[in-house]
Amino acid sequence: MDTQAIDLFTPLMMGKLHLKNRMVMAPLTRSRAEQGNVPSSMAATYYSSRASAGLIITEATQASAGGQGYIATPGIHTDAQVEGWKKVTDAVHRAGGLIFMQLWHVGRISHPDFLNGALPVAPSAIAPRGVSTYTADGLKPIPAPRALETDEIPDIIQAFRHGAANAKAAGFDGVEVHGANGYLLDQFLEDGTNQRTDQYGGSIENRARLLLEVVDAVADVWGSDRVGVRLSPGGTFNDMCDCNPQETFGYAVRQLATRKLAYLHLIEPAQPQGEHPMPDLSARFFRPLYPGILIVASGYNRERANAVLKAGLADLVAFGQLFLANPDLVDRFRKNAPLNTPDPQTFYGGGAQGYIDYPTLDAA
Ligand code: 8OZ
Repeated sequence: MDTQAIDLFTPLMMGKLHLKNRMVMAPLTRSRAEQGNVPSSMAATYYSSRASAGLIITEATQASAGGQGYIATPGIHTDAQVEGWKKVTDAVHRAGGLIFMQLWHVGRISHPDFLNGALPVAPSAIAPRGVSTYTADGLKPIPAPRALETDEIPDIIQAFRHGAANAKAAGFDGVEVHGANGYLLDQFLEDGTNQRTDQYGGSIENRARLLLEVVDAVADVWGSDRVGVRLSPGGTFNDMCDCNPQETFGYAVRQLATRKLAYLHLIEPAQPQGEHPMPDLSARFFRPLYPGILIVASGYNRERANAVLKAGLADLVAFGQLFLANPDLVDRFRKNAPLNTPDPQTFYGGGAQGYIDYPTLDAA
């Protein structure tokens, strides 16, 4: 296809899935899960009213109870959670949408309050500096985690495999492995959080091993063409750093490229400010390394999204806050209509307000 002609409204085949446009609803933590970390009874309405997106990616969802680190995040490890998610996938499909589940393990970004008193687990016993989490008793600082033993790592991979199988049972169209934003898989990948001396630490090959083993296990359940991976090269959220991010993430991306996945989803870092230029970790750097479908995310608006598609630097663009506040974002972008303003007060927790009451253009 002539890339000059591609914009947000150009359909795309992702393996056997037909995406009706290039607009992806980014994964968004909303902390509204109910008793037993079952998705909110309002989640079917919330997601299905955004089914005009080419693809919806769910909020991060713990693949195992041990993978939780925030209050009221949903899981996909119990039968009740699978039943809860079925209502969501049914509603999205009835509305003509496609939906992938984001599978998550927070690693060190947790607290004993979520883990029956146990310490969070991580590649190494390094606490995130300046990071707290909301528990049932309010905001608490995150303690230093416990380093996973080598012989515990198969259980982590198994947790992702189990979550992937449950996501299939719940009727999703595919799954996204959360390898971004300083959670467990990112903690293994980046050298600021990984000081291991076994086969999961040291060299870049070793640090990428868990991510790739998890992706392979999940692909074993789903087929690789139904599996996406999200990475955040150069991201500093959750006190992350890597000394050689182009090498580290370049290796991971090249390895993922050999696996013929549904897509690679990159959160591009904020543009470097001031005197210390950062290495380029935008889609411009990764595009030549990844011939498959590339999603970019990082505060894109309509103009910048169309420009990145037109330049051939990405195939899809994910929108977070804009989809949160505009269920009919696709329609609004088509008409170049004004947008609702997202309200940060209602991003996390609470009820219907700020969740299922943002008006569409028609309703407004
Ligand atoms: C915001 C609040 C809690 C979690 C991520 C899953 O950053 C998250 C998250 C975001 O990927």
